[in-house]
Amino acid sequence: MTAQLTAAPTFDLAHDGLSALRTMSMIREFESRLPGYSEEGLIRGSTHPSVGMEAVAVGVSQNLRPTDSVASNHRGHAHCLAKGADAGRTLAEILGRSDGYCAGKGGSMHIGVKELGLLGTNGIVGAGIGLATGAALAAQAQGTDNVAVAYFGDGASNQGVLAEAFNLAAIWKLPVIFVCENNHFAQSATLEEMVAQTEIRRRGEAYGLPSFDVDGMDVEEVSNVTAEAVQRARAGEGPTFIVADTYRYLGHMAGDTEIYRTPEQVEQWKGRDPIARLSKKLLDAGIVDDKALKEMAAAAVAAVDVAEAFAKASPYPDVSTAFTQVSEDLR
Ligand SMILES: Cc1ncc(C[n+]2csc(CCOP(=O)(O)OP(=O)(O)O)c2C)c(N)n1
Ligand SMILES: [Mg+2]
Repeated sequence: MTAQLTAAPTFDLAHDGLSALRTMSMIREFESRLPGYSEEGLIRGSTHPSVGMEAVAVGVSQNLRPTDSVASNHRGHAHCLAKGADAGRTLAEILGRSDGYCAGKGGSMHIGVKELGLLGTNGIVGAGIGLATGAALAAQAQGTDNVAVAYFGDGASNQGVLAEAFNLAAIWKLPVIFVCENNHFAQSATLEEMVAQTEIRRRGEAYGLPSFDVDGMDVEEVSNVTAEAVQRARAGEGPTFIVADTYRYLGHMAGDTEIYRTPEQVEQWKGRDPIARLSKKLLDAGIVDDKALKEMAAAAVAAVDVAEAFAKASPYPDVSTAFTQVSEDLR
């Protein structure tokens, strides 16, 4: 059984709801443009959009400080943007331009921003689980109350590192929050094809972690559960496992033929859309009207227009820098 919240919910619809809607709308616009950039030949290599999954990154990040660490995965732009990364510099990195966070040398799957606690998006499935656990150990050893978050997918939850990280985090009471974005697929494999026990939450329970199932299409629910997990972690009470039920509307990456799912299934999930649901909640509560919603949607488009212009205007890294800014001198 999913654990129950012990503290009162912290999400304030008027304040947190509005800010979540702004951020989710911007991320939706940002991510929706990526397949177009791939078609234009502006993105070298693969990139993985998270359209539909915005509520997870935003609900989690609302509870984090810049000094908290985040270890992301291959589908990680939303994790970065929600934690405060600038959309222009993030896109510049994805397009391989010199104004990107890693000087254009990392690309979509290597976006790290030290001052924001972003340990990096990561192309090695499951790797962030160990990195966040290490960051949590460092935070504990240094006597801070910083926490670390690992985002990973349902597919990544089958990597062996999960077992080791869960066990160490539990016995050492590390301030780490493990966030599994269960979007029901690992590339083309369904969760049911990958595991006999599809209740991923149970893996956390087996290692003694308070473990929650949350509706990953509901930013309020994600935020409230994360708030409690962060509070426990800052108080030295150890790790938490959160499994967010979610869905990606677009293919695994550009060019995915999506033969493993039906258009009807995608439409069904769009009926739970996190942006539409939050908009309705805000309308019903009288916090916004239709005009305000339209203005917010337009602001998201304008923000990404600015980011796109910035990124496209940024030059590619000069060939003379090929062997600089690669590792040591970035620290
Ligand atoms: C260690 C490793 N194994 C396999 C891959 C190839 N691969 C890239 S993404 C992916 C699927 C990951 O699924 P999941 O963790 O559920 O994340 P999602 O793509 O659904 O967000 C796989 C198998 C990889 N990048 N790294
Ligand atoms: Mg998945």
